[in-house]
Amino acid sequence: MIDSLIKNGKCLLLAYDQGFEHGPVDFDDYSVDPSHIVQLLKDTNVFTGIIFHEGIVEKYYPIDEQSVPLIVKLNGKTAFAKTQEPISLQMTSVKEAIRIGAKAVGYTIYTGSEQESIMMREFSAIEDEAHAAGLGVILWMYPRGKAVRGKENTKETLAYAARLALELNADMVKLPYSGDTESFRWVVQAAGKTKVVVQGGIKTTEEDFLHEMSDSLEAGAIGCAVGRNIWQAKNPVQIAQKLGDLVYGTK
Ligand code: FBP
Repeated sequence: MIDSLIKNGKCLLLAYDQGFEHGPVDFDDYSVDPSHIVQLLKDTNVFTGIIFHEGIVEKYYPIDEQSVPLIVKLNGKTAFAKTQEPISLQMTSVKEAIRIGAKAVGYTIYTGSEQESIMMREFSAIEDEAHAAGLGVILWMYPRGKAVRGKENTKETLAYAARLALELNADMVKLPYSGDTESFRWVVQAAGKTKVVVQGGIKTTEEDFLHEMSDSLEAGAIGCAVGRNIWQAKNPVQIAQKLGDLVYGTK
């Protein structure tokens, strides 16, 4: 159920699938060790969900009653796969995600890629199976490929991606930010009852990061799904708390 990832109408997901997508290039001595990320979840108590691939869950994240709800990322591609028209295919089954304790599953579609229909069809079957089993379903909608080159983060492209997430029956869609509240408001509207969370993106200054997150919340996103701006920070606990205050409106 997607509701288990939402607290007081808000959602704050910690993403740690970058080791797959980018390789260890994003990591330092601290962030390379998944047990530090598990500890960060315990030390902060602000995250409503954690995004891992299957291997990290099996080896570092035994689920118990106290665990932050788990989202298992089902597909992925590596940084070696530099095709002009990207594709990311399923590696982990819904059954396996359930077995290791997932409350929701995640899947990336590169909208605009010539390969998008393959991902949409694969996602569609996943969505049916996951919903039938009572899991939440989250789509990462990332415009990529020559049809959208140079306009990946425009209002029109992102609104289309958001709408597709609704049409495909995702409970939640994770999107890059369009850059301003007015355009992102339209993106959120296009997603209808599919809830929008904004992607964190590459590491930037704390001020810029929090500013962008705040603007996307103002535009109607229910929260964010972030990785690098948290665990690449000098003090990950502190920035996570600040982000929590922002998302839950406690400060
Ligand atoms: P970040 O907050 O670190 O950007 O994480 C969000 C995320 O969607 C991850 O889940 C994923 O691994 C990564 O971004 C993909 O980044 P990209 O495809 O832009 O290289």
